[in-house]
Amino acid sequence: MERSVVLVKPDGVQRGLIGEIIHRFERKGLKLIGIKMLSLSDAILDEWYAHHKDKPFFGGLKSYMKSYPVVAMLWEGKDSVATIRKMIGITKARDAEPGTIRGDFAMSQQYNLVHASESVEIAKKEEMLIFNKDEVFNWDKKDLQDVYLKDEIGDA
Ligand code: 3AN
Repeated sequence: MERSVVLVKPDGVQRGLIGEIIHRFERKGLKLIGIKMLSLSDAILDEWYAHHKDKPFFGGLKSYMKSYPVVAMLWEGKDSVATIRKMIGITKARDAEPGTIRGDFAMSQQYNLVHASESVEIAKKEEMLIFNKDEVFNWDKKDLQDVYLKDEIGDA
């Protein structure tokens, strides 16, 4: 099934929202297959935000992402990339829909608590940047047949 990388960013860690953010994805029915706290390096951030490297906010974005540790998670589920993007809300948090993580807990365009992979391809790249093979767990989640129809679990 599809995988998506989520980061609780430094502002989310500072504001004590790690548990809240995990809780939302757990309750949704997604499966957590990797989680760790780490400090992001320049090398990772240069790859991670390569598409922003010419933006005026790039320097500030990097310093912010390095300011405190982040909590990285790997979530698995049917169409999880699009589902999780919906659940986090749009970048400018004060305009994000209520009910989304950013819409419920944040106000800023930069301090928007959470990152989630933008596409399946980017998710694969982000997974490689953060997780070693032995940090990803292919465990048997017993309630999958209550979360999905059989047919939905069958295809990727
Ligand atoms: P998203 O995280 O919603 O996919 P991106 O990929 O456009 O947003 O931006 C990555 C991160 O860069 C955002 N989460 C935010 O922290 C920061 N960012 C984006 N746009 C701005 C901006 N105009 N000013 C400051 N920071 C920004």
